[in-house]
Amino acid sequence: MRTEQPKVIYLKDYQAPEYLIDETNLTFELYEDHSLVHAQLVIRRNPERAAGDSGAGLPPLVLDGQQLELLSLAMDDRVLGEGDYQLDDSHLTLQPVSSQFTLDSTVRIHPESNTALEGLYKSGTMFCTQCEAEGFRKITYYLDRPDVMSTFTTTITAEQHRYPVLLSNGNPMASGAEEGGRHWATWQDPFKKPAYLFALVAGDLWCVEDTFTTMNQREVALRIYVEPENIDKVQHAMDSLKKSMRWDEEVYGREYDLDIFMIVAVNDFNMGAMENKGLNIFNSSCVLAKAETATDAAHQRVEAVVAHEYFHNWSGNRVTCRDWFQLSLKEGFTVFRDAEFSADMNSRTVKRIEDVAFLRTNQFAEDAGPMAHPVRPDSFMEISNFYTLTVYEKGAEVVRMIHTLLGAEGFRKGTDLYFERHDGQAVTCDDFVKAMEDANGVELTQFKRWYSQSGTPRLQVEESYDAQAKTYSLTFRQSCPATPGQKEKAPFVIPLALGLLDGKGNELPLRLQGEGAAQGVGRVLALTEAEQCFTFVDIPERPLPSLLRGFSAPVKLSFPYSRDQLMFLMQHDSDGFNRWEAGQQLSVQVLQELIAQHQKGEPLVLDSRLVKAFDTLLGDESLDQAMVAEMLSLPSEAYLTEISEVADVEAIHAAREFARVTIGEALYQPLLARYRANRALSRETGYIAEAAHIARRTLQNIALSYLMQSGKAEALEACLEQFNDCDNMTERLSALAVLVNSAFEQAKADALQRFAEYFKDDPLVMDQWFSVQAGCGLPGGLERVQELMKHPAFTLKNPNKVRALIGAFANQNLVNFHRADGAGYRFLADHVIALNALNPQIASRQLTPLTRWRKYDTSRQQLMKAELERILASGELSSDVYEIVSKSLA
Ligand code: B3K
Ligand code: ZN
Repeated sequence: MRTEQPKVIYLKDYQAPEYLIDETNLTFELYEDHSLVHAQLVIRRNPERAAGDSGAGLPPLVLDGQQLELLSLAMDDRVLGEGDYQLDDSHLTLQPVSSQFTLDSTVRIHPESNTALEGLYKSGTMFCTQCEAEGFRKITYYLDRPDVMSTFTTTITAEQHRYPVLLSNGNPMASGAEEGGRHWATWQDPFKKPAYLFALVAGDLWCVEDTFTTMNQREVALRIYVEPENIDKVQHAMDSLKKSMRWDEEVYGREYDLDIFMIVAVNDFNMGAMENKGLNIFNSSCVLAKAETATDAAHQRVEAVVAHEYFHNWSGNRVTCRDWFQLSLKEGFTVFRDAEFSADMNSRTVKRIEDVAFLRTNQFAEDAGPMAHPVRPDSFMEISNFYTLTVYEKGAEVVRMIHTLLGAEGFRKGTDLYFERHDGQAVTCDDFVKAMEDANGVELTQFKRWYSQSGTPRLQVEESYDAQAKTYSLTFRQSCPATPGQKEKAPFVIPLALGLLDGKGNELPLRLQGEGAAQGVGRVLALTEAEQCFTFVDIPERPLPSLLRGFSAPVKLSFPYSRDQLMFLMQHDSDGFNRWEAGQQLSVQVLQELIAQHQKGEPLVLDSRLVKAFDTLLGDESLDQAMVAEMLSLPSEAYLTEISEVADVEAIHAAREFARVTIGEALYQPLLARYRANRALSRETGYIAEAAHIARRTLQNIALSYLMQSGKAEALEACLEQFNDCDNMTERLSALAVLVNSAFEQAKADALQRFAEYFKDDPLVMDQWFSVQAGCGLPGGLERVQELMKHPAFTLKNPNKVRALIGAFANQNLVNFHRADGAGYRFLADHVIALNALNPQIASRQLTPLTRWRKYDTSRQQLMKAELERILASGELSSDVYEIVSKSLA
């Protein structure tokens, strides 16, 4: 906890470490009421910092350490007494007498009472660790920074009966029994790594085993450890792991390097998963999946997270970050890698649509709020607050733009050079870009503004057609709004993928003025100026432009499309992403019209063109069902909020609900036909976890949700049939969700009760049960959530539960969270204050909705700010919560 205002740390102050640690030998003695950690560190003066040492003597060694009870300390076998070192609440400082020495320490720690879930802690009966970013300092005194890389040897001793499985990084070396019912195991990791990649697990675990033969014919043992009751939910993660390993060989030429790769699932975990070398630790929600208990979306998340953490073995572990400002070096790159993997394993277009919808709703909001920061931030108070959508998702977009500009082959040359040049090093985002430049003989200096400038660029496009000259010109104007600490922005390099369509919807060949011959249809322009005009020649008729195909840059593009033009693009654009995008823009225009009608107190009238467009989609059986499902999904309330100047919560909710009811009624018959056909197939085939079946179920469930808007008994009957008779969680949870959002009170109560009774022992399923109710936009949402918090399955100590109930309510149930009397805000603030004492990282994450106060009307702004101020005044705040609250109020 904070005793004084946390210090701001600046990238510009970075200095290489004074000392390095070559070898780290750890022994853990795990007990029920404390644990002991013995560390033997082989330390030497960093030669990079040693110039001029002789005169001035050696600098002090300042080790990080928090919440540690120092029991003994020795330097090169000389026992140190109290006068030989200084201790404060975060450092141990001592004076080396030679440039190379061994330091031995023993500390006592208390994993059994560690509710922050950082460092060594207990999840249920099992011991586990989470060290990234700065958790290792809660385990032992150390140079806890990513540019200090060491080999690790770890011995764990524990009671054999309670903790039969003892794991750490690297390869198993030896194990044995000890007297008193205890046993031990030693692990050795030959690859140098920073302490944030250290891991330890001790527990009563079962594992599923498999093997993988690498491209150089080495056999790697694969093990996924879970608590015994979950052993039947591991196969999907194992399949995903093997696919990831093969994909990284094929697409990036990256081979796995140890003899064993392990994943452990734990129930109490602050985020999704952690890429510790050879021993990934996962939130059980990102490992466990079987048809009966996990939805299609959950299966896909498991596949993506398993891949993401595996890919870190190269992009993060073998080549790591020099300092935490460079976090996107590993995260942005690895998110890009996992997105491409998922695109290859499933539908590429659908994956892109989902990612872009997520980015535009959430990252764009971050970029427009008080926490806006560059992909490579230049300062922070608490690094845990910088595991953000900007670092991860926008960071991935930045890597994607490099890929777009260099092409797949050029990009691969760049990554080959990057991995070869920096293997075993801790490097910077500049080093990554430099490898791309050197491998391709290009210059990316201006492009690097994507790393240093925050905010979402706007791109305004104007067209003009000269029928006589047969030329078509597009003028692009880019600008970027001011963000905290950055008033003025210089132009970005914006890769703009585009095509031009003729009146029949065919692509026109593209030749820019001055070019010899057409370069094919569809191409990428690189915009570099604040204002820039491109003229295409030999354009026989006024074309319709398809702009920013595949969302080729994370910008807000505006072009004055008419609704008819959008409908045309929806049908004819050869770029699947842009067909969806045209549909979204049409929906946005129509919804914004409804919002305006609601605000003026006029009757709501839905533009029939949207209904017609949806009707066409439903009637065309040749279309990919996954695409149809995406296109039938209206933009979320959160997205409509993000694109509003001032978000009118009630009008947005009313407009969207009105559109859903109108569509459900107008298209009742075609929706019912689709629903029935797809549900019949589900019954016939049983659950199959393949793309075509996933697509079919997605469309079936969207159709069901529209059908239920009609309030017809026939729709209820279909919904109950699906809920009762299906064989998988995708269908069951969707049916439950639409029931919960319906007015069929009795059916809803029965279904909720039966579901909870049946799944009460499965915490991940109960999370879904909480979420579905927390997200329900019917009146009385806050009271329902408050009631649910008393449910025996709920606890503030488990991050998944907090996210499922409090997080789902504040982020997805906007109309209830933002109720006009501010009770939703008060509720959230109360829990942030409670969580601040228990788990600062989770507390600070839950704050996000309150940081968005500038989006709302003055009355709500006042209420939200008052809650932020109440949190600020509530007592001792963690640096995590303090930073977010103080920046939000600044
Ligand atoms: N690298 C971890 C995130 C750690 C977050 C620490 N607060 C998971 C990942 O991105 O793969
Ligand atoms: Zn990651």
